[in-house]
Amino acid sequence: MTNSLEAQLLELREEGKKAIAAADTLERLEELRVSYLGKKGQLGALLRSMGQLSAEERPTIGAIANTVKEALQNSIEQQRAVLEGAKIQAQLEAEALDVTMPGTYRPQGRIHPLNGIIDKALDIFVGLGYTVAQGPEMETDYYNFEALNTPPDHPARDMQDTFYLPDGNLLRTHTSSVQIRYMETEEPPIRVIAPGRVYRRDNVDATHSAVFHQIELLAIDEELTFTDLKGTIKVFLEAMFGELPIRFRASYFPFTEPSAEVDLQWKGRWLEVMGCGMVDPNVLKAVGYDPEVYTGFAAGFGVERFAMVLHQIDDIRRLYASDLRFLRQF
Ligand code: 2U9
Repeated sequence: MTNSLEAQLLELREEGKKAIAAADTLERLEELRVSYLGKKGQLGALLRSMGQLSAEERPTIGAIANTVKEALQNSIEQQRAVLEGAKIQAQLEAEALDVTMPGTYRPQGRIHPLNGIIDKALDIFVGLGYTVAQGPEMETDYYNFEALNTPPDHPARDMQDTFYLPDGNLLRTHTSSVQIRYMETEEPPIRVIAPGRVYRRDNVDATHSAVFHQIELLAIDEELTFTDLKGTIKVFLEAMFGELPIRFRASYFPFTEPSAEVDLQWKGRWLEVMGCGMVDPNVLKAVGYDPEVYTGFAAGFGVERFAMVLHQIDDIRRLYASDLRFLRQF
């Protein structure tokens, strides 16, 4: 009896160890653990038959049964470690990245010459403490003309010069309307710059486009003078074009008084590059600022004109044609 039970236990151990070592998945391993060591497993069945043993035999066989149990548990743990390691290894291999593989080539884009001018001008004015403002391209007569001291009989208001929409609104002819809206919601001191598209009913040729880009600046404060305007424009034009001679010529705009045009000496010739002036008191009144307390200066320039001068572009239409042979030069 002793021998036969001992032999059965040892046989179970050998057979179990072999089966466990051959298990190729964690699921299979768990099946084997249940089959050998589970409550209704094979080792349990043998132990239950120990009841037939004599009192002397029982401790010996019990000790052997314990070593069999430990041996099978050890085999299972070992095999589990092997299978888990293999599983992680397989996952690592499946997810492996070859970081030395060459990347996908993507052709690099460039900044459009108009955006290049806008970016540079905004950088300069932001550096001087200005805030960038935007507004609608479709405007009312009030924001485009009336608030800007432009009387009903002014030529700019003519059907020939402005795009009117059927509902009586219009396409803004300058970004000054943005600054009126800005002044309505903010209080002085004001330093604001308004870049954007504007529309004029011009016949298109080498120097005219019905849609172009403008940048306008506006400063309102106590005690601002024409000298502040000149200094600001000088700093800006030097940053944009380099240290070149500039001059101010008297001019007229409805929204500034006095007004001036700014010329730049470029390649030996005087070029008109900007308009400017002290904000007309009527414009300050229109937004509810007291012209006895506040003064201000304003200036504006065309982005296309700056781009054409700086890059020696002979026809404004090249800036809108999206011809890559042209655009790749910048
Ligand atoms: C407010 C008050 C006054 C903006 C100004 C000019 C002079 C000017 C032109 C240059 C070439 C437009 O692109 S262009 O055709 N601009 O000459 N612009 S003063 O004056 C303002 C703006 C806003 C409230």
